[in-house]
Amino acid sequence: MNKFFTCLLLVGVLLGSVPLVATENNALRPVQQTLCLIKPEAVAANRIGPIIACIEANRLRVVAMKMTKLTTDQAALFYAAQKVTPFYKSLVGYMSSGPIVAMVLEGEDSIETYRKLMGPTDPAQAPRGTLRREFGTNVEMNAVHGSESVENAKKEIAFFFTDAQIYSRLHFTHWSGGIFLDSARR
Ligand code: IDP
Ligand code: MG
Repeated sequence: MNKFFTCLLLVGVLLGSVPLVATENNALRPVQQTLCLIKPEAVAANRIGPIIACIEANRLRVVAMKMTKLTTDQAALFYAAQKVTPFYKSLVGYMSSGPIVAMVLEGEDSIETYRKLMGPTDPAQAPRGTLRREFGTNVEMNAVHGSESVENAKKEIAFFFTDAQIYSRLHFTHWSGGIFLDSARR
């Protein structure tokens, strides 16, 4: 099965639809985009800057960004997967309670990289240095949101941004040993 996915990845690379970058140990990792939200209580606490600083320090690039305020209908739609949970109504109320910052983050394995940086859902369970530990208040008001999979990221990005509003910063400036090097890495 692994061989199958390796072949699929190689076909994607050859067709130019999957950009790859080389890491320090020469492993190839896909460049992805993911959705990040700075949630209402973190915006209200004036933590936008420190959160973005952590994101940038972790080799993720902001390629789209806006401040917005969700209506209850929009919050209900965005969190439709949580409809069956006992906290859905409260979550929708919270997420529509004030302005949020929506961003598209780009980078190597950005979905996993950013999920790790966020930490687990409950800030009390999150390791030191994660965004939820440092900026979250409780399991609901946990400062930040991040997409969970490639498919989920595509849907969530399209919820907030059109393609024309996303400024990918993958500048393939040189070709080295059959691998495109991302200029942001140099
Ligand atoms: P995630 O944000 O870590 O992916 P999900 O399970 O997708 O976690 O839940 C979405 C959001 O719902 C969480 O970020 C949090 O704001 C809220 N939430 C999750 N679990 C609870 C809970 O047990 N009580 C209250 N709110 C919760
Ligand atoms: Mg989730």
